[in-house]
Amino acid sequence: MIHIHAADLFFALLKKAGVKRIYGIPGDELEIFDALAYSGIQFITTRHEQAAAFMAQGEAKMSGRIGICISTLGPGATNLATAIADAYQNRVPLLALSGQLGKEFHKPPLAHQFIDLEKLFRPITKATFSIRNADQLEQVIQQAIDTALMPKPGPVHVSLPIDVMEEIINPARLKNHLLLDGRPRVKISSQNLKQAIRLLKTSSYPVAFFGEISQRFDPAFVKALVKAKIPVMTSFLGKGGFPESNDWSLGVVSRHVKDALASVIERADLFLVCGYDYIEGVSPSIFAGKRIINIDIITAAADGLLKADEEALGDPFLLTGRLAALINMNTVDSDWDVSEIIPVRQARLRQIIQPDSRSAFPYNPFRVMQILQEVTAGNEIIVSDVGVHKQVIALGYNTDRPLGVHFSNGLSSMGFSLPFAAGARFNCPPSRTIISINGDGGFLMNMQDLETIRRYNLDVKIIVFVDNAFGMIKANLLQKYNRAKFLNFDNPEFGALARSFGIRYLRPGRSDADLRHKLKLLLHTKGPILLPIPVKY
Ligand SMILES: Cc1ncc(C[n+]2csc(CCOP(=O)(O)OP(=O)(O)O)c2C)c(N)n1
Ligand SMILES: [Mg+2]
Repeated sequence: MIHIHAADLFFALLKKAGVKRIYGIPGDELEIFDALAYSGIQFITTRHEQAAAFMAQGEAKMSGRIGICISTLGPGATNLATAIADAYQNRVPLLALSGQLGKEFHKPPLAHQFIDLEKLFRPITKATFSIRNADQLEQVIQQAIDTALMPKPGPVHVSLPIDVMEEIINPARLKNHLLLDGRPRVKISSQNLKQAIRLLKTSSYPVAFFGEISQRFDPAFVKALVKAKIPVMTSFLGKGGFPESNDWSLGVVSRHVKDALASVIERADLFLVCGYDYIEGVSPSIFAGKRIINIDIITAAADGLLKADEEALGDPFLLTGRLAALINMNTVDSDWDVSEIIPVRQARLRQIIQPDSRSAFPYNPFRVMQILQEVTAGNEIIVSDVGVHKQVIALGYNTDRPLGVHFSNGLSSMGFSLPFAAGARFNCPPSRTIISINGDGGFLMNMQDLETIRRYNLDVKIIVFVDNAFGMIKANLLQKYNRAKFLNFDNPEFGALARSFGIRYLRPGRSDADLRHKLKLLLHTKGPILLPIPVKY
């Protein structure tokens, strides 16, 4: 009879359930990593555990499945932590796994590399588990997966103690099944939908707010809103849920930017709030004094921030499909005129692109995004890092596609973009161009995974906005105190850096014409490529 260990069963069940790849770095839990290596699941060896968890986020977002990352105990697990906390605040479903010492070491005196991983991950995950004996394996893992996927989605951490994973088990358990999508469906209430539409009909100046769930809306809902003349603003995580080149798009609401959007918010008499999430930093006060229809997966009462007059809950795609039909059937029609909405977007753009900086060098970052917009075809996936450039991408670049632009906008963790883009790349057809846009601060936080990108020849276009500074903190300090210190730094020679990783490199010029040319080259060169762009914020 063949002997199988709990570790073999574990990965065999994940494989059978449809898991395609796991990102991470192995450790001395040899049983676990040997079982993984020969499980048939692709193991993407990264150069930092943080990058592995960001890659798993990229995979989860683009594939709609749960992302999986794995680390060793102790230092590997602490390295995972930032990106796990980031997934927690970005609402991305992950299964984060770490090896662990056997049970005999879980008590004092403190053993080599031992950290209580359940405690470490508790505040930054939806739940933490440890598999205490091999009999529990299927049940614990199923519970972990279900918890991660349940709204609001997020990461779950599971410790895999080596003594448990080495247990010899009955091979008949290979016949068991894990479900990768065991989430319960919320039943949609027709009554609530009808009441919501009734209220919407009484509004003269309704405005819609799209949060992260809008990435999974039925396109018919977007069409219905346009027909009903309802302008739409999105959060960062909702960017692309409504096509931004549409005349009824108000663009992204930023908690940092007070601008022309205020006039629309003031005139609104009702907000159709579709997936508001406090974690994004938009104050619920923007809805104050308005009637509210809440569209979401879980009730607004869960956190008590929105006082909804009406509420309809359910799976985002199904719910918005039903809403679209009702909006059309009831010929909802607002009193807004599109001539009131278009100038708002134009005014917002004028606020951020000063006409006199159009051909400046170092480049005006908004101008860079404008030129990028001109040379892209519309099928790009842009992944932003965190800094001034994040605001620039949110406000200065339009996407018409759900999941067309990605941000970390919960934890807002620098170093997010490059590995997230790599994880997204594994899950997108080659026809989609993936562009990772970084500040020079954040880029150097995870650039070690350029090696992973090279090793898998991942076609990721990499832009770095070079201002030789932690630009956002500098800008904020200058604004508040009119002075700023200790925020400038030097950069490596980017050409030499790219070469040393075996990645192509484009040398930036000084004119708009050159920038346009380089951006075109960037888009049309196959394989990973780096373009640093000197900018002045
Ligand atoms: C991991 C992490 N450390 C620190 C911060 C705080 N922070 C936010 S923006 C920023 C500056 C980012 O600099 P850079 O990447 O060069 O982007 P820029 O603002 O210059 O566009 C810092 C330090 C953060 N969000 N995440
Ligand atoms: Mg910078």
